[in-house]
Amino acid sequence: QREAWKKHQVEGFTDKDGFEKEVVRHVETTLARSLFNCDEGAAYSATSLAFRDRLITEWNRTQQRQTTADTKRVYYLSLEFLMGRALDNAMLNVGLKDVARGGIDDLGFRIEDIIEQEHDAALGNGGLGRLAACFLDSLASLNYPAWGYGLRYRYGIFKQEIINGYQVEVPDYWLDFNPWEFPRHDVTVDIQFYGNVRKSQDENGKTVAHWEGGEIVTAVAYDMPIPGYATPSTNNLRLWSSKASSGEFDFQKFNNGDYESSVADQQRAETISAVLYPNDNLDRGKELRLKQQYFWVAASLYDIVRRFKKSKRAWREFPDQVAIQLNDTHPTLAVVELQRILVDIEGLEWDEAWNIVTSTFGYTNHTVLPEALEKWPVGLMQHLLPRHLQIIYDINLFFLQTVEKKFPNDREMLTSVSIIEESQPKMVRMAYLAIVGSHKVNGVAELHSDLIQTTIFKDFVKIFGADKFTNVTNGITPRRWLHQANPRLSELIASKTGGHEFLKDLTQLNKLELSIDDDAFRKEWAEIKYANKVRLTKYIKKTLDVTVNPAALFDVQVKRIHEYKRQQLNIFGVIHRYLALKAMSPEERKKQLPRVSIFGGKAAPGYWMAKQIIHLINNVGAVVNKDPDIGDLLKVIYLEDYNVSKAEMIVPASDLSEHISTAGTEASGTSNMKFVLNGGLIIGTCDGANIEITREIGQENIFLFGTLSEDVEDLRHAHTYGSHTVDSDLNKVFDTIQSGTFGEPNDFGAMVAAVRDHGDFYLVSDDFQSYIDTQKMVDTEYRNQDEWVRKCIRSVARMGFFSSDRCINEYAEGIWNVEPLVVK
Ligand code: DL6
Repeated sequence: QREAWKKHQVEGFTDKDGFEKEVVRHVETTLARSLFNCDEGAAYSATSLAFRDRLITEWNRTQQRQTTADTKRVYYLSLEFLMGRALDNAMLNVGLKDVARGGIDDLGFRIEDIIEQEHDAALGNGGLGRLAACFLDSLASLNYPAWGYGLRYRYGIFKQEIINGYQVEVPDYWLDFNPWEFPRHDVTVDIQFYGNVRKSQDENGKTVAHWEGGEIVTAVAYDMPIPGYATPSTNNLRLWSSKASSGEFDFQKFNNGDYESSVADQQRAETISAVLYPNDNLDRGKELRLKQQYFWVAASLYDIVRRFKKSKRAWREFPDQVAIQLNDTHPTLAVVELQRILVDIEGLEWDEAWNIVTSTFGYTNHTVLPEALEKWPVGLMQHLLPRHLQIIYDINLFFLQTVEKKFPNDREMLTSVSIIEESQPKMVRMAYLAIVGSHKVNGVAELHSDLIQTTIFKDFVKIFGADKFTNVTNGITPRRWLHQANPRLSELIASKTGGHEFLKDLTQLNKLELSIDDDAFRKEWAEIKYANKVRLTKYIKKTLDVTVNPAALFDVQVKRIHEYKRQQLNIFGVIHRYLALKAMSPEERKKQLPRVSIFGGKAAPGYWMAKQIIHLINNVGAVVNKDPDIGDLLKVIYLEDYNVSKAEMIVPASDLSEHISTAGTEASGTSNMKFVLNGGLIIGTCDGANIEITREIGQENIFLFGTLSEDVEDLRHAHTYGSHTVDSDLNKVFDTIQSGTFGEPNDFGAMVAAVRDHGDFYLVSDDFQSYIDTQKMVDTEYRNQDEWVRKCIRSVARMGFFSSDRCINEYAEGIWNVEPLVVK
């Protein structure tokens, strides 16, 4: 049997001929088409299927190797995986893009057109979801045995349309045909909700809890292979989809002839994984969201525990085999679920189980914004997950008892750290539960990790000690964000650093500094940037019918729209520039540097102020872009539906990008890293990872401005209780808005009032002048193109630290205690 198996083992193609054969086979059999009706869409599908088949053979080998080695695995639990497109990434990671290019060419297509056919897998809002995707790439590339677990949303983040200057949300149905996933109809888990808890005594007199009744929904696994770069290691992303249970509940209804209600049950079950909640840094407690969270963590833990049990090890060895990372608080119920499995189902004593649980989990915090910290009403938890609420109360009780021992009679301390907030209604504080249930808690940039320890979690530092808290500064994968997004720059770098090694060890970029005086090198560098700008220029023309000058300075701010990220500061600055240009004589204007201000990003559908910001930007664009006095000197562009694949085009085309959050509000940011890695400079505040970027690349290569985080609270206090004045330049901007120059003034009244009259929480007025002055410096420095290019090269050369590989190695060593396992 073994011999026969071996003889027929699928090897996967390695050359052009083999690739073409696979594509034709898939067109003719899987897709049931022929040469005559194979369009670009079919060619994309067949190419993807050919690569998917190849990946799955390596996936099988990787999994077999991990099982036989019986090694410790990492499980990354994230409610969001913002993957973007898979085909280009797969071709590059397995090193067969040139083979595919040749094959596709022979078959009558262009590889670039085929790649464009793919719909983004947009299963995330932004920050933490894209980070999770970079982490999966690094985990596989570094040969770590790791699985991602998430939800297979039928609708990812909505598609944004801009209509008359306003954001309009359209559903994003991305699953029509997804060649990258393997449905595992045999891997299902029944998940229970609602019901009640009965307690009984076992034969030894021990109390045992039984969670009974309620509703069952089935989780079905869908697997996506994750190829490592230049390694056969292929990990798995398992996404759960919900469907009605085929168990006794439905059968009863069928037997009673109650067809309608059983169909309704089915629809209700499928709703669980139907849609991604579109909030970023904002918590909106909806029952369905809590259902999603439990559904996903319960299915994932069932899977993890099943895999562990196969090894027949003792329970105490669980943390030696399993490390689970909580990506933000969304998966925190996993802490409770594991405790439930160990105590209620496996019969372990509470303390033994709790030891296992807390040694298994790590928790990453991604925000200090109070409005983003998750809390769930106790009543809702009681209704949906009655047994879990009991366990949460017990966890809290035992925790508070240890606090009481350490800080006797300190009632304030007990109230402040209690997992249950004594509010009306009572709430379960998920971040506190995550801290208590994990052995390590990390922030995502140095400033952020300091802030969580000195502000929102300071009492926990007193209780657990500083060792439990750590920092892992975020990183990005250079494979997608340089090699794939900017192939010409990647090749140029390879030619100067001795090949593509830098893609595995990003610190090798430092060799670029040796070539900085090489004129031909700098010339080619500048040409590549220009070509990337031309590409974006064409896209702008095609989609918005606006002509922009590729020689102008491209100033880009693309990210979620949020008051703390301060797109309003940017657009106020643009209006200020416009007014200054208008006030100049034609001669003076001729001396000015042309600039294109490019914006992009989605606003949460319920976030009114963010939507007003989008509206203002578009209205300013509508006026400025048509003003004959201004011409090329200023253009304002809003790029619709910003997503991962658009970022891959926009980031390489930027000269300057904006990372201008109010100090202390942006946990890290990762687009700042992407822009610098692609040879753009940044203007930014002393916030998040900007601080470490400055330290690495040198402050002469970055345009920093604005308030420091330690001064923020004093300024806010002064705005509220002292006198708050707005300088004349900003007042002129407000007056222009209110004069109706950019449309109905009432539309923007609240935005102006937030700064002028209502305390200016985000410190726009405090930072406006230094922002304008710094932008003037940018203009001056950009004129000296040779020095500008040198700054860009120097910055790229010093970006080695910001690879997600470094980041994953830090997690592996400091938090997970896992080793790589090479697959031959
Ligand atoms: O850590 C990844 C990313 C950071 O770079 C951003 O600074 C931060 O805003 C973002 N946070 C979130 C939190 N969302 N929620 N809820 O995505 O994380």
